[in-house]
Amino acid sequence: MANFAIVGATGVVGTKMIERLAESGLQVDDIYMMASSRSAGKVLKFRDRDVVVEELNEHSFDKDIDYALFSAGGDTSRKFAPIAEENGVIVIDNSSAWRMEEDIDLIVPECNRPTLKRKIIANPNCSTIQSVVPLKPLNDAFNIEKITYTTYQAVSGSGKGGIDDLLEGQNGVEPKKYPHPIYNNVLPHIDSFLENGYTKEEMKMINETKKILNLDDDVRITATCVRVPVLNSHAVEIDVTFKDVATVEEIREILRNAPGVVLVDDPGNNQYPIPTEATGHDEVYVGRIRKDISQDNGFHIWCVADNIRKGAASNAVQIAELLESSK
Ligand code: 2RA
Repeated sequence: MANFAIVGATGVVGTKMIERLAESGLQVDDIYMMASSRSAGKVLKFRDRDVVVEELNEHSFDKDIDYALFSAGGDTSRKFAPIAEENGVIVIDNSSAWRMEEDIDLIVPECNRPTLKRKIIANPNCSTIQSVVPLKPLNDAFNIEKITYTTYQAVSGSGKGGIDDLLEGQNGVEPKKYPHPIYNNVLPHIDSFLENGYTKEEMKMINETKKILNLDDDVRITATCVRVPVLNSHAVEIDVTFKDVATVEEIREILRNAPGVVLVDDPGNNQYPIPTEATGHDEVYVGRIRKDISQDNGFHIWCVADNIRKGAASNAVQIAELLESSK
């Protein structure tokens, strides 16, 4: 039995956290829904209960709460996660605010385990999560030398604003979330640009992959992140080279048996991972595995996952499941 709070309960990810927590086998005693004053008073369903959304404030965590799943943006997390932690709550935070802090665990249950040095646990970036799930067993087997990521990210990753820009863009409405129309377009721009020419999203993929997989400093990683006119589920093209010799068949065999991975790799029959089939599932779908003919010991791996489920809400709930099962 555990008591939960969902912070940012009315957002795209918060809504999915509630749904995914309800689907889980976790014994939830009390549940609190928290959001900004705009959403306070709304009534949300959890299993067979109606729960009134409370306005998040400094006293929200005075109650007996075991886990708070946060998805309310970095500023809210920076302010309220330490207050929750101070009150003995384990925070599982979906924002990027805490991810790279040294004493904060950055967890994907298929890849690593919390140390709980702090009671704040960070949920990684969505495109990072789906990439490290297949890369973890391959790194264990062959030692990664270099990764080049290219992403094709769905608009749901930008929340309701991104979804609205795509749907309304079909009717010629000007975009509000993105600097250009996303309908009938492709934008090589996710999050803000940094001085080195990369975007924050690209640097998240690079830095978070190193932290989660505990890669040596000599492992080289680069990324190009692209927004595409797809409603849900991100695709990532992973170009990887290994220090140890690998074959396509060995890679397929490892991924066929890897936790959280579904191998869909039969291009002759048009079978490969696609967003419409990944949506609604927690697994990472991988396919199009082939030798990179331009590099020694290099391979192409195409991976697709539901960015709102495995890339955010489900990963957060799976962390709570992991902690509960190790009690
Ligand atoms: C995106 N990675 O898709 C973000 C969401 N966390 O924009």
